[in-house]
Amino acid sequence: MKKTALITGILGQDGAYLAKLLLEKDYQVYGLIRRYTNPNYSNLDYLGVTDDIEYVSGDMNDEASLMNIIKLTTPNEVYNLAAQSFVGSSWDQAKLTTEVNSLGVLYLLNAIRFFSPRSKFYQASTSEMFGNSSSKGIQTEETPFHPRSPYAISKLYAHWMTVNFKESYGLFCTSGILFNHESPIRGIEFVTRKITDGIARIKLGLAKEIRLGNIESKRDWGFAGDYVEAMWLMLQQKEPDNFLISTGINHSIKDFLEIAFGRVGIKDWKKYIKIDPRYKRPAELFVLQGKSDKAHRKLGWKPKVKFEELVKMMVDADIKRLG
Ligand code: NAP
Ligand code: F7E
Repeated sequence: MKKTALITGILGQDGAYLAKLLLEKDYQVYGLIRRYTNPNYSNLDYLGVTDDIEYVSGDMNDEASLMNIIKLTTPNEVYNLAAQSFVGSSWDQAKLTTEVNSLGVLYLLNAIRFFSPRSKFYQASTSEMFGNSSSKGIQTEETPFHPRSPYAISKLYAHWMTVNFKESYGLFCTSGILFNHESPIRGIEFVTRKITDGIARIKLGLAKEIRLGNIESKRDWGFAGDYVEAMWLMLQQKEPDNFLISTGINHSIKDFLEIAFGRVGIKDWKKYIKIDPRYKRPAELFVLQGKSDKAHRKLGWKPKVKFEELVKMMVDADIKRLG
């Protein structure tokens, strides 16, 4: 019998990489998608897995649809990747962000509790929950949380609800605290992809500049393909636990710009960048850098793709796509 997994957020970056990984491991993959007149399968198409997934229709805001899906599929594993995941928009759409990212998770956990209590559950938690709180600038599983955006607050609710369902009902609930991870199918509004897409446009004569906000921020950027392996490993453990997943190295947006522009032979990248206050946030996270020793030790997980390789991969993919 094939193992079965339900992925929410399957049309997003991580959903697509995780679906590919699970299909390679011979899982039957169910993908929850919202109702659209024209759904966008481009990420799954990019990885060549669109036709191998069984789609189920539902919405994180619709409790009954989640109950129905869990009852019908009773999957061995549930990966909850669905979210309003863009921090910048979460100030403008705080209620929606909370409904999807917080209450949606409560609905899904209840559906599992009532209709499939043996399903193992993965919650997509985030380094954003730490805010600027860290000891010596490096975060671990023990670092206190201090969320600084409606997105981070909504995720912290879901994080603790996941812990609470484990402690209250004995369900196999895990939470992966993942740091930023990127790829050629990263959403276009996130800073890395905005830059690589912008560079491809500049190189091809389709644009003259890239408008950015705070380019002093530092992030611990890894490759999404590596990070979905950690998600899967978390659900293969005997006991549920939470893990921090990161590369352990941070870089500034300026570093990213230098390497990315360098890839297309442009050294004086500053002349293509315009600082635009519209892209600055009401509250910023200045530095994120995670220590994932626990994941190395207990899961045997380590990131494979290095920062430079990731940046070049993204630039090359955007040049190819637009060219
Ligand atoms: P993403 O590309 O933005 O994908 C999110 C997915 O959630 C989209 O496919 C979206 O569906 C779906 N979704 C949104 N609202 C929904 C709703 N009401 N009902 C059902 N589905 C809904 O995000 P990602 O980068 O793959 O990240 C995956 C998860 O990890 C997210 O929960 C994110 O918050 C979390 N996370 C990401 C990172 C990172 O660096 N990437 C780091 C830490 C945590 P549509 O396609 O229909 O819009
Ligand atoms: O911003 C700065 C911005 O939007 C990174 C999500 O996956 O990772 C992601 O959240 C930094 C911030 O990612 C622009 O102010 C400057 O300091 O790429 P981002 P994020 O906010 O770190 C975490 C772990 C998640 O959980 C989230 O779901 O870049 N920045 N100028 C800009 N950011 C954007 N988007 N656009 C700019 O023009």
